[in-house]
Amino acid sequence: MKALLLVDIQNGFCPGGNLAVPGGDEVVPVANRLIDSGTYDLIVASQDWHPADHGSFASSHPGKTHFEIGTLSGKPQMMWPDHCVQGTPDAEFHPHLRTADIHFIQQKGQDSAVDSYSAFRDNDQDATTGLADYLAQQGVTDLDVCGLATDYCVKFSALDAVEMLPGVTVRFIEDASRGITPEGITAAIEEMRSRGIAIVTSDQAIAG
Ligand code: VGL
Ligand code: ZN
Repeated sequence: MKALLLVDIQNGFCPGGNLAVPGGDEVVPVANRLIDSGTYDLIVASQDWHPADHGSFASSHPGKTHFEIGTLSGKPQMMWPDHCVQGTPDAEFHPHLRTADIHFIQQKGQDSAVDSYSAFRDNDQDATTGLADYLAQQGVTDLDVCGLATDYCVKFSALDAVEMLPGVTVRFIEDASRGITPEGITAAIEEMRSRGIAIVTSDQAIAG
């Protein structure tokens, strides 16, 4: 049972969005090609889904500015611009993403007191989202992960998949993903590789 996890392909992470990732919208045609290819038995997508007062937003911390390190629930936390607020256009999937073919949507980041980069659990690794149980129940043996952003939500989702789904082969699809900084992307790919995650292209993924 082969599954595809599309991470946070939302307006907020695309050009024009509140936390735009360079070239973020370029993953959409690649994701659609993966969806249409018939390679996957199961297609799931995660959606960053924050309340307006989320603690990862600099706006929740007087005196803090975007992209500096602050504190959330006693732990270091990147201060993000407000993004992907529940029910706003910023939180919607990119309009060209073929969402009709997505079988399951995992929302995350609803708890104001903790950030949740991974689609599987909060950053403090306390609360899980239920996605690992869902994929295990479906009998998933192979999971390809891609989307936005490589150096945050994609990386943490792929690493958690390895840890929380023992026996499942996890791969990262590089050309179906974009990251926030070049250094972050390089480090994320190295970290994923070191944890046994194969780095593949969409062509390789479609070929099997
Ligand atoms: C993400 C930062 C904050 C992501 C989400 O989807 O990579 N990054 N929230
Ligand atoms: Zn977020």
